[in-house]
Amino acid sequence: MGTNPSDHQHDPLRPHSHEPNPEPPGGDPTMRFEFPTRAKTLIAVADLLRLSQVVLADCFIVSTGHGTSGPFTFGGPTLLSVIDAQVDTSASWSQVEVVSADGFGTRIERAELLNPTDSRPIILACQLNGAVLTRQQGLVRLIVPSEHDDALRQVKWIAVIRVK
Ligand SMILES: Nc1nc2c(c(=O)[nH]1)N[C@H]1C(S)=C(S)[C@@H](COP(=O)(O)O)O[C@H]1N2
Ligand SMILES: [Mo]
Repeated sequence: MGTNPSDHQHDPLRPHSHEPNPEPPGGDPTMRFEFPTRAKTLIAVADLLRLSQVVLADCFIVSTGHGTSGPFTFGGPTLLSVIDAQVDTSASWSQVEVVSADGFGTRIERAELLNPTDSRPIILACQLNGAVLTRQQGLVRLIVPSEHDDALRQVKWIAVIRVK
């Protein structure tokens, strides 16, 4: 663990610097979905918009370095519904890694998706206040309503969803 930016390249799931990346990573917002027993698939924003949209009002992004921003109303499918659309419901898996294009990530236990600690579900936000998220705002962004401390689970620019 450390604050060296190169740590991100080694393991995006290790603790991060609390400094948010000021500049979004480049281009293509298409995400890669990985499951051990089958070929990788791609998920686009349009695919997320086709799933049932959950709207979470009064979300705050709490930054240790930059104060709190919000309230925001984020919208998008639950992460669980995205996984269920890809993987047979009888498939066995226990956790999912969500990793960004700039090497930032978090790991979520299946139990957290089934029973969120906050009673509000974890979503893959593709909308903010009713409009599609811009690249500056994170494009596709993980919203973990139970995390109120340092935004380290609020992953922007999601590039890989890796179910294990
Ligand atoms: N991909 C990615 N997501 C990230 C970060 C980052 O650097 N890269 N920084 C995190 C941190 S530390 C904070 S405080 C918030 C900042 O979100 P905001 O830019 O919407 O305020 O994003 C979180 N998600
Ligand atoms: Mo942060």
